[in-house]
Amino acid sequence: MLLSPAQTGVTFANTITTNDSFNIQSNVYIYNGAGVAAEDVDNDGLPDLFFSGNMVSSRLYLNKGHMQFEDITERAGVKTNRWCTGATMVDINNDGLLDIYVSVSGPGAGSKGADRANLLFINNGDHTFTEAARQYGVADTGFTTHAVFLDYNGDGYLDLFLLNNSPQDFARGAADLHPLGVRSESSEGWNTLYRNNGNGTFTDVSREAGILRQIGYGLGVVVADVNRDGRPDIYVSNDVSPNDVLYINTGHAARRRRAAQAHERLPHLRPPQRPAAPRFS
Ligand SMILES: [Ca+2]
Ligand SMILES: [Ca+2]
Ligand SMILES: [Ca+2]
Ligand SMILES: [Ca+2]
Repeated sequence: MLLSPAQTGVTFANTITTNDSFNIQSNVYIYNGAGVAAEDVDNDGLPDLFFSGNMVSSRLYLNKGHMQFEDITERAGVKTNRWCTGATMVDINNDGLLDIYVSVSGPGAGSKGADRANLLFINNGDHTFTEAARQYGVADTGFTTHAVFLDYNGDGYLDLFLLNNSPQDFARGAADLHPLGVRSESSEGWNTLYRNNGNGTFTDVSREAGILRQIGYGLGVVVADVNRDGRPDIYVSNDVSPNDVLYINTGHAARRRRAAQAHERLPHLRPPQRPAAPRFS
């Protein structure tokens, strides 16, 4: 049964407003959409709704039961004025209250990095939130489509993988010529892995972990234990080309940690083996 906004109180609409200089021609991902997370932020047993917005503010709706919701965006302190994309709920500080991580991308390849800083709303437990992405070290300024949390190194703390996009490198023709991936010079487009240090801070460990620095039009990411060895792996799906990427977690980080090594430099995640480059005659 389809319920109307008048019945539910959920009036969010991700309205995109175009003009002669900002449209599908200037930004090919303008209609990619935003995100939604449905989890219980106040532990009353009823899932609440957070919608992220591109050109409109994100919105947080409290579930009042009987399919009725209350918009608490303003008093909760989660209003946004950035091009927000993915929404992810996670208890990042282990206090039993779900926090909200908001990915930000654009608008467009010409956007400023500061305007693309991802957001982290820490749940204060009284229906208010405090934005603290910079404090935690996760105010990433890439073109982030979505974010997933996983404990890649098995230390009990959830780490953060960002699915970033490469609009600055956008050239489908070039990418088509190299389906195995084209190295990107624009760090804003590289996918990024942040290690949770367990003390309220995160560190970018992409290089040590072997995360590729390639052009990627990332649209989806999922964490699963693909080879059933107990370690979470990461699958990245890219738009059109280059190919998708499967990162198999080799677990080197966890083994070295058990060996009480203070600093590990071994790759934690292994990108897929590349076949020989195709030859043409
Ligand atoms: Ca709730
Ligand atoms: Ca929390
Ligand atoms: Ca971890
Ligand atoms: Ca695995």
